[in-house]
Amino acid sequence: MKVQIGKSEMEMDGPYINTDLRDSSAIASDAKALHARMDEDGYLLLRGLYDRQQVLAARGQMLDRMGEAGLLDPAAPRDQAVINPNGKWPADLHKALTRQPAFINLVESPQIMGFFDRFLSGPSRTYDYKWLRVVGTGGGTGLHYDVVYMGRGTLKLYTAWTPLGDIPIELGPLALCLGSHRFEKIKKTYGQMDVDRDHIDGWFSNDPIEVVDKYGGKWATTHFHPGDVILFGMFTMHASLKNTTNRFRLSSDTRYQLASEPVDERWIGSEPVAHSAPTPGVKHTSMDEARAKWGV
Ligand SMILES: O=C(O)CCC(=O)C(=O)O
Repeated sequence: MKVQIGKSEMEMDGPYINTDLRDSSAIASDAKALHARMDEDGYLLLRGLYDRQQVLAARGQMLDRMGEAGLLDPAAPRDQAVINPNGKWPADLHKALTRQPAFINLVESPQIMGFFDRFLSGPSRTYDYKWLRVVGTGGGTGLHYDVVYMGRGTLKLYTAWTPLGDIPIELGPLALCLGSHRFEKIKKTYGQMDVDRDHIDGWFSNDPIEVVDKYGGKWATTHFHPGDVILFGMFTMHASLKNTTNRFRLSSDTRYQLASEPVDERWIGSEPVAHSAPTPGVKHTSMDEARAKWGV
């Protein structure tokens, strides 16, 4: 089976990508073992951490709103999230979906907050801003470290990528570059950037093959099921596969840290300021230019 990330097509289970993500559910209540695993692997895949029914309720509420807005094919069962090719997103719908009660109850549930309380050995908090991905045919995300988008608070901040439904390979799940949390030269250059302060592109590359050929590692993904979550730190390179179906891929990525540590203020409050718009007159640097300068 061929899959695509960014501009590169790759053979699944070939030299660049496979589905060998390690399931850490068996050690989910052992904080010490989880930290050792996170240090070693750069991520934690926890199958069935959330209540499956709660995930499906969050999905259902979103699909109801999307259906009402005419974004779904009315001839297909709602739960399949088949795209209406003539659908137009109402201006505020995406934000409204991120505030749906069933979704908030999920990503702030005792399952995930309790997990982080134990993992971080103290009361945890989550960022108010919730990143929701509703990805259509051909969509996908380029290669990046999260630190360039949310690195103004503690660097002990974790992303939880949550499938909101069943996400087989063809629907375009998350993929991680295994070993990328140890790409020291990239961490010391690209990993020191802040997209708003430095007026720079966020994606390190659109070419997963180039990264493996130059730095090693290997891309890995999996078929995600409702209830699963994958956690990773600010310096694990990730992207998502191209959605090759006629259905929307629904997932969220939300952030967690110790409540006592500094936060990135851009993502806090009832109306988080989020990213700043480009400043007129300030030069924007492309990632190609920056990488040439850094020699990475
Ligand atoms: O879901 C995606 O396409 C991208 C997710 C992502 O970049 C993240 O979880 O930080």
